[in-house]
Amino acid sequence: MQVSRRLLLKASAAATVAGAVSAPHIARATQAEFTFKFANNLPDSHPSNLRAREMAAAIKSETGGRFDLQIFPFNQLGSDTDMLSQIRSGGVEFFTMSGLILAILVPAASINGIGFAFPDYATVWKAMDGELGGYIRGEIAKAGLVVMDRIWDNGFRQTTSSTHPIRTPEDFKGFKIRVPVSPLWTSMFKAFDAAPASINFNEVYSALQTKVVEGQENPLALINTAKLYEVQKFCSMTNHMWDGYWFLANRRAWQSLPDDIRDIVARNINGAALKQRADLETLNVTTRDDLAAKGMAFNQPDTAPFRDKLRQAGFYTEWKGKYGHQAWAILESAVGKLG
Ligand code: X2X
Repeated sequence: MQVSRRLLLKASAAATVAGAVSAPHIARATQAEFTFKFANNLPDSHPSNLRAREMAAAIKSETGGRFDLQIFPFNQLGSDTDMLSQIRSGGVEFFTMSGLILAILVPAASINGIGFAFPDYATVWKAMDGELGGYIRGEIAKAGLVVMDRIWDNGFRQTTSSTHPIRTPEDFKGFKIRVPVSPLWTSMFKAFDAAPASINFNEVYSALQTKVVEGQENPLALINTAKLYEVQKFCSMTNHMWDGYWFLANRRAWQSLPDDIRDIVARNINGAALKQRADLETLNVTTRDDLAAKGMAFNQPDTAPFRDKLRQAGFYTEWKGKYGHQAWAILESAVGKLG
């Protein structure tokens, strides 16, 4: 078995060299035994895609060319909503999705996005690599998807606007803000008396440009790499929620892999997550100067009145009811008492 595989590999390597002249595409296609598509919503220059390309190269070399990971960044294969159905059907094999959006399918997956729950990254990783993350992954598995152990970072989210900075909760009143397609986001901005509009990320730039909405909220690294500074003037450091990407796999596709390949792929994906986290943690700080140089006006609001506003609106009580006591207790054991 091993010998014949080695012979086969040799044969296909020879075919590649010979074929490189006449038919490079066919030659390349015959190299890998497994070709998986990885779709995501992030720009090509975002650290997630830089680390993903590095990881794809490592997987290819460690599997001796048997596994080929093809990356489709920036919604090339459709909106988040489209890609969620593709990962379920097997149209794509891998997809990174914000847990807060995945909540459409797995309600528990938005729990880490509860407003002002996390004070800092140290608390985030302890929780997401610990009991809270384990609980969420269990719920994702119950929904029939495979999820890798390490969540990738998106970041602490900040609020941008073309009309006015957000200094106090009152500034959110009537504010036309784009939010991802997810009940938690809509609920939170309604609690602020804003006017949230659910829009997939691939339509955000044009929604801002045409002033369908005044503002949006995202981590600094993404505001920069998606060039949202071109259509937004103010950036308020509201730090209102932490958001991360679960690395999801289609179950049938994942189970079709031999154990040795599956181990190499999982190890590399989880390893890349740790590097991507480090990249973003730095970038979400240093990007502020970069964006200021590109013309964005920054302000740092006191977040205590925002939290009070959510509390008064009954936001925490409502979501505690939705997630249930067990999940809420796990969250509070990581971040302290909420609400
Ligand atoms: O849609 C967004 O704003 C994004 C890219 O941050 C998410 O995937 C949640």
